[in-house]
Amino acid sequence: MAEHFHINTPLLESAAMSKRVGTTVYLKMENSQPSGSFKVRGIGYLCQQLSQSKGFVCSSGGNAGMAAAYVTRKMGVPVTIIIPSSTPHFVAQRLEDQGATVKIVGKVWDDANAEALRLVQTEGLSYVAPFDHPLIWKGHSSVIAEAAASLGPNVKLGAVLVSVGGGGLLCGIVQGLKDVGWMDVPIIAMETLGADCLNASLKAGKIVTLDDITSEAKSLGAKTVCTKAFEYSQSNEVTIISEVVTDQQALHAMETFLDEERVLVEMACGATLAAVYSRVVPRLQAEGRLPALLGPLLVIVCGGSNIDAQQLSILKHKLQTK
Ligand code: PLV
Repeated sequence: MAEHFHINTPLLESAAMSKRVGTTVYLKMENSQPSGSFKVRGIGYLCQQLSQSKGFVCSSGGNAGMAAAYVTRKMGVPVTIIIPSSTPHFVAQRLEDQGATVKIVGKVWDDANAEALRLVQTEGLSYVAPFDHPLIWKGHSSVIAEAAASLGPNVKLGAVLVSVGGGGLLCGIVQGLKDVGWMDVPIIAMETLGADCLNASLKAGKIVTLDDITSEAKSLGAKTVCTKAFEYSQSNEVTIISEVVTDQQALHAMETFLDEERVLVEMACGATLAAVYSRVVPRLQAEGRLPALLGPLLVIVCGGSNIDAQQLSILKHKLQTK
């Protein structure tokens, strides 16, 4: 079996984004992973450790499923992916093309997850969690080790920018920063309004569950953030700045990224990019929450397969008329 399933992704310097924020911006191009997003890091690592007697089941907004489908195909193990109806239809086809069995259950990821957990009980399948598992976080942490190796010993980051759905990527980033001795590097944790379970929990001072996912960034659409991500965000161990952008800002960021960097990503990733394009970073500097003289930014371009030219125009239409 392969040592791991993810690839060492390019770290690109963006002149256009650097100009916008006044510090060097490095893009960690997770969109170029074989499954289309960073998810293959954690899911690949988790699947390698799980017992696989009767096959796997994974609940997903789409991208964890794409990673699970890719990894299990390489392992030669059957997998069932449960996605909600809010995941674009073409994603089901993409999953089937990877050899997965697909079931569409419920409206949002939490509904699909309930069905996955039911199949664990009734069919004896092994559960592949999309974000809430220590092995997922360990797998995701490799993104920071790689970036640190590419940057070399003389570069010290000013901040890491990352999207938060259920918080698995965030936990992986914290772990990765720990591993390379960069715990003093702040993390800017980005969500969209209507999929902002971390931000809502931090405001409430306890973990809360959103009533519904009203954002179009469905891959960020876990109603409840995982406990570990919440705990990190509240601890003094690491600085996590939680910020929320609108769907319109995330969409605008996707479009600008497409124009300037020639790469199409989905809304979930647009949330991170909006920290640059909607000037969240300069605002945080003006508020004194980030230093005025800021070191280079590491932007985790998480990627995502829930997008194509038609879906982009659907989103444009929906969000213009909202
Ligand atoms: N998406 C998960 C959870 O969905 C999934 O099943 O695909 N960026 C992209 C492109 C993603 O697909 C996700 C998660 C995230 C960011 C956020 O990662 P997380 O969940 O680890 O915080 C409901």
